[in-house]
Amino acid sequence: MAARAATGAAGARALVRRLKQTPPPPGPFRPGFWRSPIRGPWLTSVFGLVLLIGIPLLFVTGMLSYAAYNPGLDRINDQTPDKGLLGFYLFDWPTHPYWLYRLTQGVHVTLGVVLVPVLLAKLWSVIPKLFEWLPVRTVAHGLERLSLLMLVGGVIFEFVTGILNIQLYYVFPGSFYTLHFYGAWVFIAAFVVHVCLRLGRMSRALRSRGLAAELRTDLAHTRPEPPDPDGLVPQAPAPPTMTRRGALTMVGGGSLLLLVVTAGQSIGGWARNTALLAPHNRAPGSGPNGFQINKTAAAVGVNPAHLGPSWRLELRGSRPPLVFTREQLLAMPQHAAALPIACVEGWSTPDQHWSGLRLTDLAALAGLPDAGSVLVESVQPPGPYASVVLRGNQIHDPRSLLALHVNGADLSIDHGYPARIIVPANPGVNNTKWVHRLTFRT
Ligand SMILES: Nc1nc2c(c(=O)[nH]1)N[C@H]1C(S)=C(S)[C@@H](COP(=O)(O)O)O[C@H]1N2
Ligand SMILES: [Mo]
Repeated sequence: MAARAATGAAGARALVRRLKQTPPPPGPFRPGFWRSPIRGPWLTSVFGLVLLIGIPLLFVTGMLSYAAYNPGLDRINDQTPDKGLLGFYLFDWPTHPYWLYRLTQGVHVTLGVVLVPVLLAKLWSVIPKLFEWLPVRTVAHGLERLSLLMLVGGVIFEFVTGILNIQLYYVFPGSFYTLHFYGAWVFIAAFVVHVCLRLGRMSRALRSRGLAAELRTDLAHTRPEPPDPDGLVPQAPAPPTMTRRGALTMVGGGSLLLLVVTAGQSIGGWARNTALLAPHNRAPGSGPNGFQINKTAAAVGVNPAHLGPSWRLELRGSRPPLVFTREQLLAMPQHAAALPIACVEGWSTPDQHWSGLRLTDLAALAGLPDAGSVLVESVQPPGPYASVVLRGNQIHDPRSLLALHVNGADLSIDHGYPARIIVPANPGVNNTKWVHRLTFRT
């Protein structure tokens, strides 16, 4: 037995030795294949530094985005109920400041888009590493390669799923939220390992050349960096066709362009006209209901007959259910609040002037003035976004409304007529439209 294992191990060692002696296959695995004279640790580290700042911000705003749904409150709010320990950080999402989600989600989406050129440039700059030969040499080397696979695979997966989602291409095999959430954890784990392993090398590389001097260097004076142990600097550099300044300008300009064509959707006003990449940039119409609509009533299968004179609001709590017509609701004291709609897709509206009934007053009417949560149900056929559970702090904020009016007019059908939820700092998706039942709970 032992003898056979020993010969087996010796055989494996001999095989590895032989493999190490075989030359790499032709093409990208050959060191001579990659010839850009500006590729090297300094350029890689400049892009790396930008990502080192940007990615943690993307991760944190992404995790906040998940917390904002109050997934721990009720299963119907939760897109990833099997997350286990990954939900350790969840907290009660606040209602102050009222623009909180508009900011965090606007930053998440805009930053994600703006970092795309930097990410592509970073991947380009390290591409010889991805074609290392042999792919796996030792166990330690194998583990390092696996972490790189998780890093590169993870980052591409997160950017692709995120961008498809904001462009409204729902092509995912499964829920976008689940994929993007689990993908984020896989990626961030690999990112932390990568940063720990490379931070020293990165800061040395950054100190090896001055940015200001590099920005003054023209093509005639563009030289390769000294050879590096990672093999980023080409062994047989081609003559330069672009300066490092040119590469940085191209990437920075690309990011700036993406910023201009994206950020407008989260800023609103005239800036929305520059948001060419944003699907919800399309003219929202004019008048009091002239602001962005996510899904129209028709698009989600709301039956218009359920929104007419037969519509009732049902209030449940500690008493037998109460039922109100819209006229009866309008005869009750009305309250106003100026609040935005801010969607997970990154777009948001400026503050709109809503009026209607305070959720806290409705809780009292239902016999539960200290209600700890409320199940909101719409007339929409059961499915995603047809219902939601809101938390006590959201019910009792005086700006939280069951809105009947917006900007002085009746809600339009597509903005949720006869009644919709509007709660400060709430993700758009939890501001349910076409509400017909509120069930308050202790
Ligand atoms: N019943 C119901 N309410 C809903 C939705 C929905 O699909 N069904 N979409 C939500 C989403 S994702 C957003 S961003 C907001 C958008 O509100 P608006 O269309 O009035 O701007 O409504 C929310 N309310
Ligand atoms: Mo949304």
